[in-house]
Amino acid sequence: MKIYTSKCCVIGDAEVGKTTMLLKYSKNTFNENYKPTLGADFIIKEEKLPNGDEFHLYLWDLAGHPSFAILRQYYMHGANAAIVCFALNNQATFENVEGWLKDVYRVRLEKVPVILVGTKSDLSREVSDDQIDAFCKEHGLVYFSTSSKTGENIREVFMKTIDLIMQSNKT
Ligand SMILES: Nc1nc2c(ncn2[C@@H]2O[C@H](COP(=O)(O)OP(=O)(O)O)[C@@H](O)[C@H]2O)c(=O)[nH]1
Ligand SMILES: [Mg+2]
Repeated sequence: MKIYTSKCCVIGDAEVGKTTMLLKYSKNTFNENYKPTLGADFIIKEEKLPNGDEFHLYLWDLAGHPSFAILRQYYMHGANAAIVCFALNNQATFENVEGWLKDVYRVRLEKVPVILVGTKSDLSREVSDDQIDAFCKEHGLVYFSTSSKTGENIREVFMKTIDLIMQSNKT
């Protein structure tokens, strides 16, 4: 049996639901109350691969507030993948995705897989599928819409992340 370990950063504007998504995935909990992430947090999630090998995913939850920009660069260093989040009910957070991608590329993560996540799909929508489709085509991104409230696509995001990391390691 082999154990793979990889690092993945979760970024995006403050309050889009990054911490909530990580808690839903790792602990299957959901909390309505917003508590800002200070600096950075991380969780380790261990998954069994179909062939019996283990994948240990180190998930870094990076504070979205602009004051943590410098700190984020340190934490993003050496990541094997990035998950960029925006909230489907907040157009401004979608507009800012481009800036988050620039952050990813600035720390020389050009080659790593980037997964785009539209959060809060259970709330009323401001961002259209057409906009998202066009953006993903332009930037070559994999996309999921999720809800940490209903659990929609939460597991899928991380399974896909692991899958893409495994693929990028092979090439
Ligand atoms: N309805 C709904 N609320 C959510 C969802 N995800 C997060 N939230 C709420 O949005 C707020 C911000 O979430 P949080 O995870 O702290 O955002 P972060 O700053 O990106 O880490 C919290 O009040 C959460 O309860 C979701 O999928 N659906
Ligand atoms: Mg947070």
